[in-house]
Amino acid sequence: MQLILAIVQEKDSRRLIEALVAAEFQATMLASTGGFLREGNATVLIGTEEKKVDDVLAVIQKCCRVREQLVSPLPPVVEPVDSYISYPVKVQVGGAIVFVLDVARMVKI
Ligand code: 2BA
Repeated sequence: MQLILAIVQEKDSRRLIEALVAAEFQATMLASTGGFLREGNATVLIGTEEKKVDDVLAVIQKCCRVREQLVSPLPPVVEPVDSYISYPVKVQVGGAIVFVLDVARMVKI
């Protein structure tokens, strides 16, 4: 058994869960926060057989889009805040960051 851990944008999370359930995959969604943007995203856990991993990845690819976001960098700690001018920079977020892990054992109690 494999555990797919997908970090997706909040905007895509509902569509992804609906598509996974429609394709008869079991999924759990956790609210999470990106370390860089400090914005809400969603972490979706999907446990499935090894032979179905690519099917899950195809569903994720279909539902999750790449988006660009503007970020204002924080001022450096050493500079006085009033002398610092920050220019927003563009970062590309998503479609999804996916980890596929081996599961030693799954128990339903
Ligand atoms: P965040 O950490 O909020 O990052 C959002 C986007 O900001 C990233 O998109 C990336 O394009 C950019 N970014 C992140 N760190 C950066 C840095 N030090 N300098 C410049 N740009 C930076 P994605 O790569 O698509 O990642 C989306 C979210 O997936 C991340 O949100 C984070 O929650 C998660 N993630 C990405 N890589 C990860 C990893 N190796 N381990 C754990 N979580 C990860």
